[in-house]
Amino acid sequence: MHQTFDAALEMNLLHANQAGADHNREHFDEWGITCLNVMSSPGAGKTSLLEATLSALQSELAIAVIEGDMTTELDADRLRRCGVPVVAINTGRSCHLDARMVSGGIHQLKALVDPQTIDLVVVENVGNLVCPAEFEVGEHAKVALLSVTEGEDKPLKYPVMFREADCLLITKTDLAPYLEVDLDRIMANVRQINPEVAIFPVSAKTGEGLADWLNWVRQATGRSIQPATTQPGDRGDRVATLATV
Ligand SMILES: Nc1nc2c(ncn2[C@@H]2O[C@H](COP(=O)(O)OP(=O)(O)OP(=O)(O)O)[C@@H](O)[C@H]2O)c(=O)[nH]1
Ligand SMILES: [Mg+2]
Ligand SMILES: [Zn+2]
Ligand SMILES: [Zn+2]
Repeated sequence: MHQTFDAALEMNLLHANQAGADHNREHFDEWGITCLNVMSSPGAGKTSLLEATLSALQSELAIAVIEGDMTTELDADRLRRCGVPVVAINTGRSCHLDARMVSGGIHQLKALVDPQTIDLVVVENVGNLVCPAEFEVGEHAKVALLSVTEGEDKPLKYPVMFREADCLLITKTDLAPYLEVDLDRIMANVRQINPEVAIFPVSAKTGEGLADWLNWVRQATGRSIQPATTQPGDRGDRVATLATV
């Protein structure tokens, strides 16, 4: 009985969250913004990846960040130093962002910048390998990170995030030579859970593998072919392209 009650409660919660996520998504689509939800366990390298991504793509894309952390603005401050608009959301006791919190973030972002001028909003979720993947925030795609130090078995033990991901980065590959870790086994375990996901081994420290990830981001924003000739008014096409990423 207890289990049935909990399941019903969770369904209601996720259902209500989905309505909020749909609302956020309408805002993003209306403004021609592509939104990526970046998720991983604590310390897998989300902020480091975003620092590298912002410095590489800032000249061709207008990027803003919604930064989710339980208590501090440490990550928000790191990304502000990259020179982009950043909204910090403190989730308090919640170990994930939900659609309502991101809605608050979107409305704060509007106070910082005209959303019509933004191409890409990156949401850095709270470090947690489990529930962020269950709470849609209105994103067009989910990006999951798994660092080489976490163990090859994690996709099998924590399948939800890996099943939901549209793109999976295996991070900190510069450390692989110092560990007993088999990258091929990590990839095989990820494929077992999600055969379709795009997988990119990367090191934010050395830059290894980042080019393929950056191209995936360009593609996600509908700017994969010739970024320099993309029409500024071409919003609808961009969203349509993303659906196929
Ligand atoms: N060697 C190495 N270290 C890295 C790399 N990327 C991140 N790190 C280190 O890993 C630690 C955590 O990195 P963050 O980018 O803060 O990770 P995060 O996922 O944003 O962490 P939370 O937001 O707290 O969940 C830091 O000490 C980084 O310097 C990498 O590619 N190689
Ligand atoms: Mg971080
Ligand atoms: Zn609204
Ligand atoms: Zn949670």
